[in-house]
Amino acid sequence: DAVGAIAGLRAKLSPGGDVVSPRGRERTVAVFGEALTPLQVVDRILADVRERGLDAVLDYTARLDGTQLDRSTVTVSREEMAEAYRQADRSYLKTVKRVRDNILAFQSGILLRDATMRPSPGVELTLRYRPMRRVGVCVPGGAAAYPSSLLMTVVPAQAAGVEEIAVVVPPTEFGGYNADLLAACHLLGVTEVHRIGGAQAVGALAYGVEGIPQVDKIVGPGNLFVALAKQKVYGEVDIDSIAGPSEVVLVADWTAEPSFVAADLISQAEHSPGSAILITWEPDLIDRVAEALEFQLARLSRGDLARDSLEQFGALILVRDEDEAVELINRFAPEHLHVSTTDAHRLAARLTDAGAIFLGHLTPVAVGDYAAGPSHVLPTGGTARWASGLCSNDFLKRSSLIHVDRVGLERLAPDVRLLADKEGLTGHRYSVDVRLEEQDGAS
Ligand code: HSO
Ligand code: ZN
Repeated sequence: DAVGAIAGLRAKLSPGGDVVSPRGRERTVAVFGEALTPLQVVDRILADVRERGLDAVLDYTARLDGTQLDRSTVTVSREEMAEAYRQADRSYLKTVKRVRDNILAFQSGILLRDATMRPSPGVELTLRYRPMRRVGVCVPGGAAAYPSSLLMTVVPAQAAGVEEIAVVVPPTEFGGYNADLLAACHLLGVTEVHRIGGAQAVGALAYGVEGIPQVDKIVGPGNLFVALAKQKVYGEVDIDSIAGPSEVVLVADWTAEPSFVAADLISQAEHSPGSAILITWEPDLIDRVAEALEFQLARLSRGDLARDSLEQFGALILVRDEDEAVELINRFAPEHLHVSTTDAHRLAARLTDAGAIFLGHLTPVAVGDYAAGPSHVLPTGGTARWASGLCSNDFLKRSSLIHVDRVGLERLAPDVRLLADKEGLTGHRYSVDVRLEEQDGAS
């Protein structure tokens, strides 16, 4: 039973299962001196932020993050950002700028354009796109600093033309007090950075609090509490998809270089937790990759962390043939899919469910994580079945524009009349009739 097998595989091999599955939500945590589910914790925080505003945000920042902030320190000042930029390593700034340019080029190139058509005489229809005005970006700051995640969220929003971007980042040495991160904000032209994280940051952005006006959309990765809070405030504001821990599936044939394959598996496993799965129909390759993994894990600084992840959320899977690989991958719907085969483009055409697909032996996932252009904020936990990676178009909203002149109105009138009669909505019908009765009316 392939479906059951995949569900089992997902549960066992995906650390992201915790974020989106009931399993992670039901586990209780002791936060307010009582055992509460993460969802109950998030509910409480959001309700309190809605009611008490910034005071509640500052209270939770003190209680949960252990940092006492006030109105003057919670928001990073322009001088602090400019100073971080001045102090930053020049080569780091050059890299941030180059990567920004790569992301901007791709994200601007894919931007949807207004579409107009005239399906019949006198009828003009347009689908118009406009950027959202104000967006909130969550940047993680728990275990390490991630300037790349700042780039991969802020730059797509800028490419779409979003005017105001508010960055929230936990008040940690890897977050709101990280000089490299603040320097990157300055370089990107981000002027609003708040040292808040967790559900309280999501609440602040969703409802608006003193000094942090309400946003239209909240994007960016975060821990379980951030993810649950984002799900809760959806409807009040828009959100991107819920990104859990990293995953990679690698499909390889005999042309794959075992040391490359092993390096790619480790590169996502080292996110710790991170899931890494090899799928191949070459029994030899499995043995040679296992050997290469041992060799590399013993030498990399994060080898032990990656080994733990591989033991829990890793697998080397031998399938019958390419067809079986395709079926397995499409059902698994991985965040990253690396196709390491002779003709990667040909195989990729059959692979329909993946957040990002890396083609060929010379395209490691790290190239997409850091530098290529598409965002590394991607759907995890099997949600690539229906969700997609973040991109500039996610910061647009659509309006339909409809214009008819007298000829167009006359053409559509009979159908409007008939349907209005069926629905008993005489006012709708009259709004058409009144115009057609008046022969010299404006068009
Ligand atoms: N692979 C991560 C993104 C990342 N990698 C950030 C390095 N830094 C999730 O797609
Ligand atoms: Zn990564």
